Amino acid sequence: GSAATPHIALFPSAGMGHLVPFTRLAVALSTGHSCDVSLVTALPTVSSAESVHIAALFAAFPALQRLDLCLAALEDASAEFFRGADPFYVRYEALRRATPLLLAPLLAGASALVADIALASVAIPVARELRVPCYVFFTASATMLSFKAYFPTYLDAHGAGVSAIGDVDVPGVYRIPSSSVPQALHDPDNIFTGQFVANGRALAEADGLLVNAFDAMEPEAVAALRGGSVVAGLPPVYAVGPLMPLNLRETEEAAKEQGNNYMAWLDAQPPRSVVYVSFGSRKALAKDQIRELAAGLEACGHRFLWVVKGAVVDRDDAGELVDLLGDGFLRRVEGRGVVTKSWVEQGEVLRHPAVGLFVSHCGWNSVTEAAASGVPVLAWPRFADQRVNARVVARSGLGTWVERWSWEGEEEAVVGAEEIAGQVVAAMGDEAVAEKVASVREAAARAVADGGTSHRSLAEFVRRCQG
Ligand code: BUP
Repeated sequence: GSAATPHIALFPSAGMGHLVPFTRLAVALSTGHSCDVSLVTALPTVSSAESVHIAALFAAFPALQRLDLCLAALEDASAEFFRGADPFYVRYEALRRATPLLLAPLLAGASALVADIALASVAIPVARELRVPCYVFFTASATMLSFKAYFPTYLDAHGAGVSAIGDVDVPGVYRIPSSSVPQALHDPDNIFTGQFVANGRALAEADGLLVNAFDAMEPEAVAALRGGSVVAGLPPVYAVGPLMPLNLRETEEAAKEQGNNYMAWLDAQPPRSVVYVSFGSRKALAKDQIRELAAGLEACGHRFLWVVKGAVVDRDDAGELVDLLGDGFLRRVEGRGVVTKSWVEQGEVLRHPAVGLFVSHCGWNSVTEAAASGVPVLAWPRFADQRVNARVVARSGLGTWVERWSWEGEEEAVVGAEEIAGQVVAAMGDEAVAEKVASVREAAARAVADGGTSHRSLAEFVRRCQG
């Protein structure tokens, strides 16, 4: 690109939790800040949700350039090597091994690279060699970014290969209790742990860090990252969130074709009457937990829209809803509850006036979408960074977190139907939370409006890419 129009190459890793914010960033840079933007698409994708999203994105935004990266051969080798590991972590590993071999040709003509956090430590050296500035996009919370940046220091102080991770007191932010540390990090041999620590150490080598967060929601973390108290020597931190959901009609149309017209159903419900339930794209709840949740939603008496996931990777999810949910449930809740196994446009759902509560696993994208649309969250974190995010939800006033509820890998006490119903009823009637949520939504809107903190951060990043 010319000096006036930077050409920014974006390199996401795997899974919708990473692809979604990358595509939002791509569109914000392309349509909002007049950049030339290309997006690396690693093929084959792990999930079919990713394929559908990629196709819909390039159809809707033809100005975006697509850079296919063929991984087939490496992918088989790593799947073999890491048999039984989380397929998304295996894909991170395949991408990390492919990056030194395959990334350089894709950067021809790029004025900057924005690499996914999962690829940071391998992408930065490639970009440096090519003299292309390298920024890292952190797709989770600013609080989690501070934890990640500090974690290598914690390990160094406590001895390498620590298997008992205690509470981690992130300087300038707050103490992350041991029980909120992502499960994988308690195991030094987990493939995710090696990647996490390498990427954490690499942050200081980047030209800048972008994060899908905004100053007002996580004031401690944003200030501590910028002020140098987390670790010294971090590059500039651009808090650019909440990045706005794209209205990809194609995926909604696809749902309609499968007979799932949830938008029409939402249109027919009274304001703030529906509980939206989703645990994200990454994990399935255990079968007996799914049944208790079903019974809890039935017992709570409210309307609900529930996205059920029966398998880790959607392509493997062949089971029928009736098998998962038990006889009679779907008939008993007919009209009051909509249950689907297919993808919904969650950004649209949360913006719908009928939605009054979000029972959420607190994947960070989900949290940002709830904040942007002012929907209170009943947090039920299950895995990875989700407890850290649930703490952000509770602190910021976006919702409530029942801390005793189960966490994957712990003594998996199934949370009972009555307990779930009680918390849903309490959250639906919580006026104090509703007021705080409205102020979080206003703060989010201010951040991304012209002159707001996130808008200025993104503009500043683009200016640096021109230089
Ligand atoms: Br499921 C589902 N529709 O049906 P998170 C998810 N989403 O639009 P995760 C839909 O996928 P990580 C569906 O709006 C969000 O943007 C949702 O990301 C969207 O959680 C994204 O919320 C999911 O961050 O990923 O999938 O657990 O673990 O990477 O946070």
